[in-house]
Amino acid sequence: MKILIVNPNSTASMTHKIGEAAARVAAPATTLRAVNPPHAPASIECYTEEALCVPGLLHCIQQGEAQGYDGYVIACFGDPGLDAAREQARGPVIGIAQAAMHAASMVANSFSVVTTLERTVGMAWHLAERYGMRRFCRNVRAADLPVLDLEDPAKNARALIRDACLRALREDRCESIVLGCAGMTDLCRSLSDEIGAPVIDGVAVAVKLVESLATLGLRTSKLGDWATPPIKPQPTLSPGASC
Ligand code: 5HY
Repeated sequence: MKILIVNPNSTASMTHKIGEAAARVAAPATTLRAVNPPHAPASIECYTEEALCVPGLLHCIQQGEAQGYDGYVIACFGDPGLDAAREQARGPVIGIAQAAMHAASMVANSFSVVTTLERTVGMAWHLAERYGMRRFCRNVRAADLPVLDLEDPAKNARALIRDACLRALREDRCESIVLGCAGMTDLCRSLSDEIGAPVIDGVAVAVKLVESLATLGLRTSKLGDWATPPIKPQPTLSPGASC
């Protein structure tokens, strides 16, 4: 089985970290490849950057289709471009936020999301609403750190995330934690051990979900919303052209 993991931002060190975390949980028969578009925001922390990352993401999915990949993971907590990616792909396409929230709801009766910046809190609430997870989601908390601080050992990212997790357990009375950024994927196991509660990393869950769905022969339905788009010339984005 071949799974393509797309980090929609352009930070190669995060792509590598995501690929390593995925490889730790993948089945022996699964071949993984983690990629990112060359031209995308270095990190995705707002709606504008979410929109800007989608063309590159879709190009990765189209290349994956040409190379015969069985399924895809969108490794960004906003699940950017998920619907469009599902139009492009035959196999399953799993966003890490949807994966993590559903997994959390099956090991605990409630979860809080611990994400990066305050400005992404509303985006996570919108996803919980979209996925029917509001009844499980006690709170969305920002650890108040930029995404790229997760890539800088000189920053105390882990401590900020751990403290936000502990506050969530104490104040939200939640029973599990969902990590709100793909860049936190390497912290999951140690945080769970340290705080004494399930901590869910959407990257790992999404990999196993793609394996499970593909093994069951479940592919993205083409009967409705995610039918293959009609073939017609699409405009290329030309930054130089004036509107
Ligand atoms: C992510 N941004 O997982 C999201 C996290 C966020 O560049 N990768 C990013 O804060 O929305």
